[in-house]
Parts: sequence; C-alpha cells; structure tokens
Amino acid sequence: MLRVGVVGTGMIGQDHIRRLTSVLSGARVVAVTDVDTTLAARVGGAVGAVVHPTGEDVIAACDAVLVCSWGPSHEQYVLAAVAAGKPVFCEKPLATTASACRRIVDAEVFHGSRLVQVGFMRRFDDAYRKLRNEAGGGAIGAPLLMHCAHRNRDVPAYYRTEMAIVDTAVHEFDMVRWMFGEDIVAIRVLVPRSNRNGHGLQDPLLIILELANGILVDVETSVNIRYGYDIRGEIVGENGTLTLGGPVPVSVTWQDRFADAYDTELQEWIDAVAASGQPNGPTAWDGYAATAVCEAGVQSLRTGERVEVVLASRPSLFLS
Ligand code: NAD
Ligand code: ISE
Repeated sequence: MLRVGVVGTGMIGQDHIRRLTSVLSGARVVAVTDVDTTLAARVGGAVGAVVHPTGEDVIAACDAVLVCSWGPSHEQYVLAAVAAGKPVFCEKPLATTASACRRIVDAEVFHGSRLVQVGFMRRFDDAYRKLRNEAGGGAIGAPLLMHCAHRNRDVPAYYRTEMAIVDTAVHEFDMVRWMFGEDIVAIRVLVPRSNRNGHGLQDPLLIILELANGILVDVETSVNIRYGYDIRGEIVGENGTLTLGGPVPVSVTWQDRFADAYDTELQEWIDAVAASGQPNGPTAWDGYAATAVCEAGVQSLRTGERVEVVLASRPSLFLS
C-alpha cells in the first residue's frame, strides 16, 4: 500500500484525497498539511491522516507526495520531494515561471531518474485518448488545424484575465503538445468584444498556437459562458475531420467533466510508482514547456504581438 502525503487540502486536494481513499486502490493518505491549519485538521482527521505543520514534514512522513497547494508554492515542495528522492505528483502548473520549472527539471536530472508528474489530466480522458489514437492512426491524413473551446460557466472573483491563459488554456497547451507530439513555437492572443458577465475581465480570448510542424491551433477561452462547462475539440486533416466526443459534451463543472480522467490519472500514477518507484505520466519537462507557453501568452496579451516560445535544450531524461 503506497503511503501518500498531500500538501494543500483545498478544493482539488480534498477531491484527490476522496478518490485515493474511496475510489482507487493501492494507496492511502497518511499525512496532510495546509497553511490553513483548521482546514488541514478537518480534512486530514476525516481520513485518519496525521496533520503536519509543513509540507517538508509531510514529505518525510510518506512514500509519495501530492502537491495540491497554490501554484506559487509548488516549486518549493516539488524540489523538496525530489531532494528526498520521493515520487511527487504536482497539480498544474508545475511552477508559475519557466525559470522555476527549469530548476525542477535540473533537480530531477541531477537525481538521475524520473520522480515528477504534472496533473495534466486531459491525457487520461477517454475522449481525448480516442481522438489522439484516431488522428495518429491516419484516419484523416496529416492533421493541419485544431479548433478548441474551453468554456467555464463562471469563475471566482479573484480570477484575472491572465488566468484564462495560465490557469485555463494551459490545459490545451499541454494537450496539443501531447496530441501531435510537437512543441508550440509561437502564440498570439486576440481580444474580442468582452462578455458583460465578466465584470471587467477581457473574456473571451482567442489564442492562436503555432506548432513546430506547421499545425495551427485556435483556442477559445470563455470563462463566464453561463450555460455550463464545455470542452470542445476538432482536428482538421487532409482528408477529413475528427471531433472530440465523450459521454457528456456539456457538463456543469470541470470536476464532473473530467471525473473519470482524474481517477485514471491517479490510479495509473499509483500503479507506476508502486511498480517501479517512477511515474510515467506528464513530465517536469512537459510542465516547463507549458509554463513557457503561458509566459509567452501573457506577453502577447499585453502587447498584442505574436510571441515566439523558445525552450532550452531537452535533457535526455525527457527524450523518450
Ligand atoms: P484551493 O485554493 O481550493 O486550495 C489550495 C490550498 O492550498 C488552500 O487550502 C491553501 O490554504 C493551501 N496552500 C496555499 N499555499 C500553501 C502552502 N505554501 N503550503 C501548504 N498549503 C498551502 O485551490 P485548488 O482549486 O484546490 O487548486 C490547487 C492547485 O490545483 C492549483 O495549482 C490549481 O491550478 C490546481 N487545479 C488543477 C485542476 C485540474 O483540472 N487539474 C483543477 C483545479 C485546480
Ligand atoms: C481550473 O483551475 C482547472 O484546472 C480546470 O480544469 C479549468 O477548466 C479551469 O478553467 C481552471 O480555472
């Protein structure tokens, strides 16, 4: 039984603790922490986990770690887990700047084998997996374009326009790299007329991604669309098109739309870590690449210009 520690017992931390405790097999939550100590005591107490004062204490007390705290704290805990030689699943983003992600990549390279997995759950969604298999199988010839929509019914008051890029579209940035096996080399963020539900946000945004092999991807983010949570995708190929299917095309929240994907993501992580001590899902390099696109996207939002995405050279640890 893998003894898991959880850093951050907010919304997704609680959801992951629930699935580790009641849905999945092979793991149990033995340690938790949160800067909100009352919350940590309530959430940890409900599953019999020990509540620790710091994330570093949690890392010392478990076999493998889930980092579910706010983005700016991810680097500290992921680096601490890598230094302790413990597998760590970090919710997106891996870190909030590309340079912080590079420090994690470098630490993992120094360790010498994979420890870090990033929570890009779309790679574990049945509909996305089917689309990728069909596109890769040549059903429509070479892919040329992809149209994506990422629509949220509403967002919290603290949500800022940049978050449509770094918190929301970041899922598409990772998804298209995985879908087509190509890096994103440039991004442009266009700002249409604003939705009056958005309370001053620039919403929606239309994001254009250029992939290294010439595929173009457009991503609409609408985060106050009111009718529900709606994730769409269509690939245009030389001989036809493929549409992202799925059992529930329009849901209410991301929790229900991707419930099965989160389950699969964590079950595969538990199984891989239990079998080999290493995760086999999205890597620290994937987290770095996605954050680099986010940084370029925020720059494009501010300037209105097309911004190139320049990545460092990829270490051999991440070349498979
Ligand atoms: P949340 O605010 O509900 O919970 C975060 C928790 O982290 C809070 O309880 C907060 O007190 C705690 N925290 C903050 N700083 C801390 C620190 N230094 N040490 C320990 N605890 C700390 O937020 P959330 O919605 O659960 O999001 C958490 C992370 O999960 C974010 O990075 C977010 O982007 C990611 N997320 C991913 C998905 C997904 O679809 N994969 C969905 C939602 C959130
Ligand atoms: C949230 O943080 C997520 O990760 C969801 O998957 C995404 O749809 C939403 O826009 C984000 O705010």
